[in-house]
Amino acid sequence: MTTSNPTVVDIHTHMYPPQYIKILESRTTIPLVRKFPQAPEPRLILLEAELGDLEKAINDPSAKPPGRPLTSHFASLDQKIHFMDTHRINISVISLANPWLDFVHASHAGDIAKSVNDEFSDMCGKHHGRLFFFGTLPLTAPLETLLASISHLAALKYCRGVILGTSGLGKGLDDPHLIPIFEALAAANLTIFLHPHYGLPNDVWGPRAGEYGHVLPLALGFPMETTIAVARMYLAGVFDQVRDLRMVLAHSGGTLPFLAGRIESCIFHDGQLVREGKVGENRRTVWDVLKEQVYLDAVIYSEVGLKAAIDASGSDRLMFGTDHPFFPPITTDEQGQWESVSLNAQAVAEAVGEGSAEAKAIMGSNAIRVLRLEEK
Ligand code: 5CU
Repeated sequence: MTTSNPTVVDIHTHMYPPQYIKILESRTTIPLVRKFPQAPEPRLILLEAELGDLEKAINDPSAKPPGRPLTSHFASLDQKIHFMDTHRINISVISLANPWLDFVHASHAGDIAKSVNDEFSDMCGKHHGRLFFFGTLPLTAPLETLLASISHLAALKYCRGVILGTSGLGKGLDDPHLIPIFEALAAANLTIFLHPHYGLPNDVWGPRAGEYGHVLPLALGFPMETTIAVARMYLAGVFDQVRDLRMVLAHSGGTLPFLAGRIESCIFHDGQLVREGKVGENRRTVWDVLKEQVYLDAVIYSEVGLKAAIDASGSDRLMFGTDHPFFPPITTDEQGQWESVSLNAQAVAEAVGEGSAEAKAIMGSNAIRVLRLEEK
C-alpha cells in the first residue's frame, strides 16, 4: 500500500531553553557554555570526553575550540519550527537535551524543573498541534518533590512523558528507590524517553582518543550506556514490578536489539541465577519486554541497524527521530537540509519500503498512537 504525504513525527528532538543556557553560562565545570577567543560562537561543553580539549583551549588560545558551537538551533523556538518545515516534519515531541538537571543541587532542582517544564509547555502552546514535549524530572531532589513534579507534568496539556538519563537517583535505573517514580509515571500514562549522556569511562577510548573527535563516545559510548541501563533494569525485575511502565529507547535501543539473544543466553547459562530460581519457565524474556514495554526510536542511520530494531520490537513500536540540534551538517548550510535527518528517513525507506504502511507507521502514525498526539 502506498500513501501520499503521511504525517511525519520527530520524537527525538532537543532544546535548551534560554533559562537553561543561562545556568550553563554561569558554570565553571561541565556542563557549561563558555566563549573562547579562537571561536566566533560560544561553545557548549557537555561530555567528559571533552574535558581534555577544554583544558587545552583554556591554556592555549590557539588550541582547537572544545565541545560544539552553541548555535541558535539549540535554544530558538523559531529555529526549531524552521528545521521542522525544512524537513517536512509535521509534529515534534521536544525534550531538554542532556544532561538535563542531573547536576543541579537538590535544593533548587524542584523549582528549576517546574520552570523548565512550564517553558516547554509554553513553547508547545505557541504551536498548538505541532509541538508536544517530554518533561524533565528533578532527580536530585527528595522523593516528594519528584512525585510533585510528575503530578505537575501530568496536568500539562502538551506533556506526553519524561526524558530520563541512565543515572537515576545516582545509582542507575535498577535502584529499588526508583520504583515509586516508575509507578507514578506509569499511573500518569507518562512514557519515559531514555537517553544516554555519560557514555563509558574515558579510559576505554585509549591514549589516542583526542585524534578521533567525538566519534567513539557518541557512536559507541552512548549506545552502550543505554544498553547497560536497560539490561540492569531487566535483570532487577523492574519491568515485571511495574507492568505499565513504557519506555522509548534512544538510538534504536543502543545495541539491545543486537545483543538481546546474548543477554538471554547468559541468563539461562548462569548458575547463580538458575540456583536462585530466577530462570523459571514463566520468566518474561528480554525479547518479551522489547515487544511489550519498550519502544525504539529510529535514530540509527542505517537500514541494517533499523532492521534489527524492527525484528526485536516490531515495526509498530519504532518511531522516527532526528536528534536535532545535534549532528548539524559540517560543510553545507545549517538552514538547509541536514544529512543526519535524510539518513534516518532513508534507512526507514530501505528497511520497509518507501511509502509502505510500515514506513508510514515508523515515520509518524506509531508516535501519534503511542504518544496520543491527536489529543490536543
Ligand atoms: O553531540 C553530542 O554530544 C550529543 C549529545 O550530547 N546529545 C545528544 O543527544 N546527541 C549528541
